[in-house]
Amino acid sequence: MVSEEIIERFAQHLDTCAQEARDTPKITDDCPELDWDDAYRIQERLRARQLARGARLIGYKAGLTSYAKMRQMGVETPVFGYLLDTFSVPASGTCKTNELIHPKVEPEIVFVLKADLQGPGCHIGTVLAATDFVLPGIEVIDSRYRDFKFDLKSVIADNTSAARFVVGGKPLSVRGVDLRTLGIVLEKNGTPVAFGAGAAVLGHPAAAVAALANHLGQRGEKLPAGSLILSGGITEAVTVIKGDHVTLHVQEMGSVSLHFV
Ligand code: 0L1
Ligand code: MG
Repeated sequence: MVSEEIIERFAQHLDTCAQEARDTPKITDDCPELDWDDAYRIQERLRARQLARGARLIGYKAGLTSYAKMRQMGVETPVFGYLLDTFSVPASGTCKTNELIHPKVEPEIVFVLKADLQGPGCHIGTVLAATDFVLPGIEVIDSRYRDFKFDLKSVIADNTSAARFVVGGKPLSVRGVDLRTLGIVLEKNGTPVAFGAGAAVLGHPAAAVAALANHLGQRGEKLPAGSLILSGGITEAVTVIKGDHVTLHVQEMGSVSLHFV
């Protein structure tokens, strides 16, 4: 376990990199002894800095929850982060590339809760019972690490590359729908670039939300009613540049889009 001073120094460094859209080598190059708990402590300090500037915590995210993403990044464990109102882009809105380093997009199923979820012991059933509705979402990730080269501890400290997200389409009750077999198509500039189904995320997207609630439970936190939760990219992340239009179609849930300017 590293000192509070080191935790604060890394949180400040990652915060500055995000604010200035500037990349950095991964922080474990500087501090190889960093452990998992230290990484989440840095993430908490980063969140505290952003909240102190007036941002509002509106939800959470699970990352690296699909086998496609795990394979793409060469890892085997999901990671968890938080969502602020400042990350949110309106449906069909614009995302400014000059505020980002090297954005990529991920197609996700987004959960909105109607009841608190507190781990340990959460599972698919408890998540579905606590879910108000699900809807399509595009997460824009933007690792602060040079060329997206990181290890899991560094990426946890960097709030799991969270940068922007958009939700939209048609909210759907989870009653009577099988989230495992819902198909998705991600288009870039009108061309389909990634395809998948909900089961790509840990077998069932609600399993990712359960893992998140159990993770937060270990840290004395819960997922409060009203939280918005990104359950993780169903496919590999897709690189985007200025001028790109991205649209996600989700079976039975319509579409959501984003324009990079
Ligand atoms: O949301 C995600 O799956 C991203 C997790 C962090 C790893 C990455 O930057 O791809
Ligand atoms: Mg994601």
